[in-house]
Amino acid sequence: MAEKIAFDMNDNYCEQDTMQYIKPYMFIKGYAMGRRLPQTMLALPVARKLHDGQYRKDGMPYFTHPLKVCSTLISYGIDDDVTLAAALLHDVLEDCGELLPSGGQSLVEEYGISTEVMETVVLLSKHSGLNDQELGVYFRKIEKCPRAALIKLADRLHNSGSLYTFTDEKMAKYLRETKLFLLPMASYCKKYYPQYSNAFSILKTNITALNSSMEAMLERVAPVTE
Ligand SMILES: [Mn+2]
Repeated sequence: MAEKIAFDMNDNYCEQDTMQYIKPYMFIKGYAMGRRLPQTMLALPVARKLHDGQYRKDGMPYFTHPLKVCSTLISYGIDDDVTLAAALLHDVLEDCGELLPSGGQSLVEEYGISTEVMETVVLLSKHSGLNDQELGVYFRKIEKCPRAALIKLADRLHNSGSLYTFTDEKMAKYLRETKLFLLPMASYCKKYYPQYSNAFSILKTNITALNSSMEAMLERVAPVTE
């Protein structure tokens, strides 16, 4: 493990980018050390390395996003190592494919990520351009796995908070998908996973609130029909 995390702070990263995420990074690292969460400790430098040089639409380093998803879950009381590590890595298969030639297996073989974490990340990864039926299948698989569902909802919460960077059309599509799939999934999980019902409740409430404000914003262009 020591060897695997040796690149933690040693690699040559852009200082300006690092300054944008050093605080949440150190917060999660401190928490993972305190709670003895080895996969989360490992996932931090791995996700940082894999997302290096990628940026969000708002110009922030991409890595700020998985950090936010992970720290949100921590703030909602989630302290499970697999969930937090998978939160940090949830986008690497979709966005860093060229660095992971054997897909999820690369995470296990090259970086020492556990099979359980890798499988959660695989479950969350999807191809773009799925139709409603395919999306239904994707979300049903996720709701059977409370860890993946927590990550998917925390991901949606953060993305919903930056929907203003989307075009109106993309925003409307995203809101529709949230209503059709994400909010029902949150209700299902709240009911069937009582140990996480608090986290699922907060996620659902916050996503719903953000959704309504975005809908209000879209109404300036055209009435929302659904
Ligand atoms: Mn994401």
